[in-house]
Amino acid sequence: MWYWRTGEWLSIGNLIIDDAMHFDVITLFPALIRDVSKYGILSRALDMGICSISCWNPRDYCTDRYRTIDDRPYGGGPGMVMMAEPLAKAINAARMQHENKRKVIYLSPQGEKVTHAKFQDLDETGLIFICGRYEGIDERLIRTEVDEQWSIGDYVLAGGELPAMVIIEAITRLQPGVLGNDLSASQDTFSDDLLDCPQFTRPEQYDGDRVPDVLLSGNHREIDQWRLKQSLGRTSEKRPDLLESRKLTQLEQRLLDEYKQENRDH
Ligand code: 9D3
Repeated sequence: MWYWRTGEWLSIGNLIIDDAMHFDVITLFPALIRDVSKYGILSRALDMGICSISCWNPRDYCTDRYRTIDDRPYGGGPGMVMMAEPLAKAINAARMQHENKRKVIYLSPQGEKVTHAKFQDLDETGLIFICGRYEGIDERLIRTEVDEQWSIGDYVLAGGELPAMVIIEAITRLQPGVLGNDLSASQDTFSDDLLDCPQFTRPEQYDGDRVPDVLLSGNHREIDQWRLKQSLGRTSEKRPDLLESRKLTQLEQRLLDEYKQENRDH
């Protein structure tokens, strides 16, 4: 379900479902948010009314005739800084839509790095995301309006819109009813701190490489064990850091030892 509150927006429906997850995005590029939402799981969740997104463009809250949203940084230096006032007005328009009960998150490289676990533990019915552009936003806006700052990782992007969509997609696919199969979300990598096992589909032989026999056996106990063993093995090879913070059961330890034995020469 889409709400184009400001600017060139287009509206489908005009009620906010009580138990839906609602995201408000403060952005100079609402079309970027809209277009990324047209695909896959996110698009389906929006259609089903399980989540909704509204965009608020600070450009629409300017008061000068040039609709200025940025200015040069005090103290000099390259680039521009987003001005506090248009942003504050856009944030408050979003806040008022939700009786001022929403957490305001500024997406920024200075933020806390988000994780799957954080999204699973999230206890909110919605969030307001501020997407910065240029060199960032006026620090005083952070002091007055922002509850938390989130980053999606240690690399430099051009703005907060893609991080917002990364986070919205990650949270949305955890909402009940979004994945046709409710098992999928609980079987995720990171929900049990293990990487995925290898996947195969037809044909049985591709480029001289055969699907492992166990997967063709129909023995589901053996298949589950094989998959768990592969997950443990791959995690220990590629992401040993994930295993350090996770206790292995006796079975898991045995499977991991077997994996290492079997893959010793590779
Ligand atoms: C760290 C570089 N900054 C000092 C020169 C300038 C700057 C670069 C890019 C300031 C902001 C940005 C835009 N980035 C985001 O808005 C952003 C982001 C990111 O770049 N990486 C990871 N997570 C995020 S969340 C928002």
